[in-house]
Amino acid sequence: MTRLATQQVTLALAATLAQALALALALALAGCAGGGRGAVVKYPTLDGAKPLIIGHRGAPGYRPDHTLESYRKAIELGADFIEPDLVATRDGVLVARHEPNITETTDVKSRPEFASRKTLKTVDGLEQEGWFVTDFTLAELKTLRAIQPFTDRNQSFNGQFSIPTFDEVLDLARSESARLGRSIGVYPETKHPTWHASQGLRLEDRLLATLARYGYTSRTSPVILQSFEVGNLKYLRGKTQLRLVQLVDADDVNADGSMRLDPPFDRPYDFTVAGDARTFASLLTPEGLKEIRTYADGIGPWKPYLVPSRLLDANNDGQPDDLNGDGQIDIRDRVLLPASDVVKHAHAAGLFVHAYTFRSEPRWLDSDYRGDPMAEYRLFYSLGVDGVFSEFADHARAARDR
Ligand SMILES: [Ca+2]
Repeated sequence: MTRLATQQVTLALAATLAQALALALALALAGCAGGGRGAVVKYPTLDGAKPLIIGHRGAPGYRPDHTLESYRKAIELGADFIEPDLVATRDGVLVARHEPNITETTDVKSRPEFASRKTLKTVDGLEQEGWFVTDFTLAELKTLRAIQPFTDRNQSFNGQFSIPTFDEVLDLARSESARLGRSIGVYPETKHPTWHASQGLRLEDRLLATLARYGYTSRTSPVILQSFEVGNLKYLRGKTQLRLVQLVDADDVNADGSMRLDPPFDRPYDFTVAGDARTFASLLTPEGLKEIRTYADGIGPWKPYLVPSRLLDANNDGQPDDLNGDGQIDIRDRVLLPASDVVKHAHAAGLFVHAYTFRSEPRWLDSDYRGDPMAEYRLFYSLGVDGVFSEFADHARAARDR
């Protein structure tokens, strides 16, 4: 990397951090101007309200993901919403799992009675081996127990908690809202809707029927629906007033900070099936955002779309620099680039922005944050994000409210 380029990166970085500092100052002044007590702090969000803390998969930093215990922990730690990913059982019941493939998130592979269920399936163009929810009835699934899939997280709860149905998640949110006297929202994601339909297990009508039983049908209901696909969100828009969110993914981030868009992760899978050439990145252009506004209320972009980061190559040897000298190249060796205009353009289009995924372990943090997850939250709040999908709701909340 040339010295000029290094200077540019340094300046850009300073600009990004200066934005965060300016916001902190503005918030402090807002507090003073209001005379302290009762002062209303305005956030740079779409509606000026505090950003939402969304308990991504519950609180998987502390409990195995997508269990009632994980959701309960997220609520205890201050989450405004809990976030179940929804997949369907063989008998058509919506349950909470990150993927149809449950090999790594349950103890299924240690269950001799289900050994013969191990199989190959192609999900969104990728062949996977393992055990799949769609091959189990709810009664069978209820005999399994959850496992913490991140080996660097607490393993002591493995084998204790069962897989909850969507009804059980809604019941928990409702009872905890009443107990705590604050609204706990539910933020379900329809997982692989095109694939589920191909299995004869369409998710959308099941989802809406369940929500209608709880009276959740309007814009003001404590429910937000999300999907990476477009077709199912448009279908849902035609059937419900509930808030909808277009998730925006990518394959990876390139060394220079640009987004890597390799098939099949380059676009919503229903676009791939339909031969639609638009990519995830094209959804985030001003034109793409206006189109999203015709069927959704917000976007859920992967964080690097908002704040990219790049690897350095100071001696120009074609090899990325191991900034922290630990012998491997990963996120910790990346330096932040200036924030993109995605939040600004989304807000201009009338869309709120909920960014994912915030994880507190140092291995998930760019070098600029120096291992401090609070620094990352503060930067994103300063950009005006309206919510964060966090696996450590306590950290997200502390950074917001402190
Ligand atoms: Ca390193």
